[in-house]
Amino acid sequence: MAILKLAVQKSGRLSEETEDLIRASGIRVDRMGDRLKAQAANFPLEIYYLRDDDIPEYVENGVADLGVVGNNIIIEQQRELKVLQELGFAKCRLSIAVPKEFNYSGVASLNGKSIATTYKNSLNKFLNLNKITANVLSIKGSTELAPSIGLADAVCDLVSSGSTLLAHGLKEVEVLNKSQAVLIAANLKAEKKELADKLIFRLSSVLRARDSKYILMNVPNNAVQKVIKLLPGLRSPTVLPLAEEGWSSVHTVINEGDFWERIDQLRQAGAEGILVSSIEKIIV
Ligand code: PRT
Ligand code: ZN
Repeated sequence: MAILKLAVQKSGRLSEETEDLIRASGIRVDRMGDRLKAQAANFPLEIYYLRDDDIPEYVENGVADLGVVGNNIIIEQQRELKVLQELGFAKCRLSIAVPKEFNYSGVASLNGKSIATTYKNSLNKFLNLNKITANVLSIKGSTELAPSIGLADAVCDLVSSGSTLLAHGLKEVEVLNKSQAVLIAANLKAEKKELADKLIFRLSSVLRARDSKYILMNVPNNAVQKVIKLLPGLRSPTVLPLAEEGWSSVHTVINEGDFWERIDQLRQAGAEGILVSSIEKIIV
């Protein structure tokens, strides 16, 4: 029987959330100690633990069928891989930053400057696109130190909260691209594709649930129509009579993103006793 091989980061920023997502999808993996390979107990899945930079190559040459990496690595390595699913974590952006006293007036300010980065392909592409001639210094790590030690005028690095830049007296001036963890594949044979689809079905039901909240509230009957208009719901909200005459209980699923705004509108429309809870999975 076919077994799906998934390459994930061994240890780093992607590891914990990848593991959580697999677990939340109902797949049990007992990783023994520091082993490089583990097998799932209840799904035909084998997991390889690798350095994130190596994952695209392993997927491209078929050693692994699927991989979880930051999209930034796929862009940087310029590989022809398919993104099967965005996973919603490890969100960051690749940006150019300069010392805060640098008089930056647009991308032309980078002409003739030196820029330190571990993302030289992405940076060169951006500079070419903007017709900027700069000296790109390829370094291995701790990019943010480059300006203060006189190595470069600017840096091009990943940013998430921005606190690393701030701590090193740098300001973000250009965003080259945005990234998050993604599930990648090359060309899958039919039976692997079928397994991959099953895995994606599970992952996406968990991801959808993470973006949503289940809410229920009490609404006077004369306000029910107004409240329903404010609520999307998977199909439409559920309305049940309360034991107390003249009142209904309205249930639905709403998006985490516009949650607070929706709650305010619902209260104004007459909803009371609003209960909110997380959802484990949404199967559509
Ligand atoms: O050992 P291995 O090669 O597997 O790991 P690694 O050290 O190369 O990668 P790792 O674990 O640091 O990052 C893995 C992936 O996480 C990256 O490829 C990105 O897709 C994603 N990611 C998300 C980030 C960040 N956010 C991030 N903030 N990767 C790195 N950073 C670094 C950034 O380089 C900078 O030094 O964090 C610092 C900035 O963070 P803020 O929050 O201060 O802005
Ligand atoms: Zn790496």
